Amino acid sequence: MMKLKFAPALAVLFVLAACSSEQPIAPVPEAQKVVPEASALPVSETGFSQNAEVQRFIRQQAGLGVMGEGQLQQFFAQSVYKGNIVNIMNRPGTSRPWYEFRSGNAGAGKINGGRRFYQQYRQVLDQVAREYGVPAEVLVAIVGIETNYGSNMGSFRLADSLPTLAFGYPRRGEFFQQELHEFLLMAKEEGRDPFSFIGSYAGAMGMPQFIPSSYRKWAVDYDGDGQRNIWGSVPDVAASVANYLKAHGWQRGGKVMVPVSMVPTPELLALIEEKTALNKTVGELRRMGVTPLEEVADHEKAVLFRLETAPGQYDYYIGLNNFFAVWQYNHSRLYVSAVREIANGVGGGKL
Ligand SMILES: [Ca+2]
Repeated sequence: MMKLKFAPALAVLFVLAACSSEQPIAPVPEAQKVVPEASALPVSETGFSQNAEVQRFIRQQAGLGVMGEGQLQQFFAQSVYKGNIVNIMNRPGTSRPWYEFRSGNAGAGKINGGRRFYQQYRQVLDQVAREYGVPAEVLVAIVGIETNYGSNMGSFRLADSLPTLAFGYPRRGEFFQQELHEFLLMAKEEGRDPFSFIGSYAGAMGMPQFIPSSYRKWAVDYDGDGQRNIWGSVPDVAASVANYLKAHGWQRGGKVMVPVSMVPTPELLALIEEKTALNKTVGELRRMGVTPLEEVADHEKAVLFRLETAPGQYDYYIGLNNFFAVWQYNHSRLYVSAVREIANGVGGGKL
């Protein structure tokens, strides 16, 4: 603390020493005292406070009433640029086949962990499931795939990771600036120090890995202690995930996906390659040669896809409404299939 107290005095001495002793020192205009000199160089070189884009962001956020300009300057002065996060983001993505993705994300260990988690929190999970209409095993599966039931929630301060991505990763700068905006509002609304929030390198928080915009919209204080604690309260976590899925169209009692038999014609393979959306009805798919292997109504909307079960071997499926609801959580067919695999392993059902 003493060190901090003396630092400004030392800085003044340094400024005095750096100036020519013959010239009187001009008073520093108020604006320059508050706003550090801004540079167009990247934040990796300037740090946040000296970066022109950051200063623009500060003025904009202050104008929106998110925080006072002084508070924002202080926030960025304390925020630490994390070059390793940018390195992680720049790693080339690998698209793994289902048989690898499944063993990594929905194997026996994950399913057994899910059974234990369900056992431990059964009462509240069942209560949330009844209330929101989303099966408990789906809530368990999402927490399992996201953070291995809360054991791997990330260790980055969001106050470092989000500014790093917002201003040091131009490819998605706009997205992360928006999330940073949401994050600052969230810290204010929750009455918490922004530097107290911990999450993944990409700004996802807590057991369900909500990004700030999702937290603000969908997180729920289910245990009623006045805080939406998605880091430590399983009731809050369960209700937050259920709330998210319900809001994204989950229908009580509906299936996730149904296996089909089909001959992979060029027409059907082209359909599989389309962007994930419920773009056909089951009836339309039947007329194209797709035969569901379980009962499903013709009017239901569906997306046709396949999973590679061994090199060059595929199982074909239609994803239904609830497939698409889980896909909203993470835009990956493999992810949704893994959630369903864990859920079926935990719940013994056929989702
Ligand atoms: Ca709570």
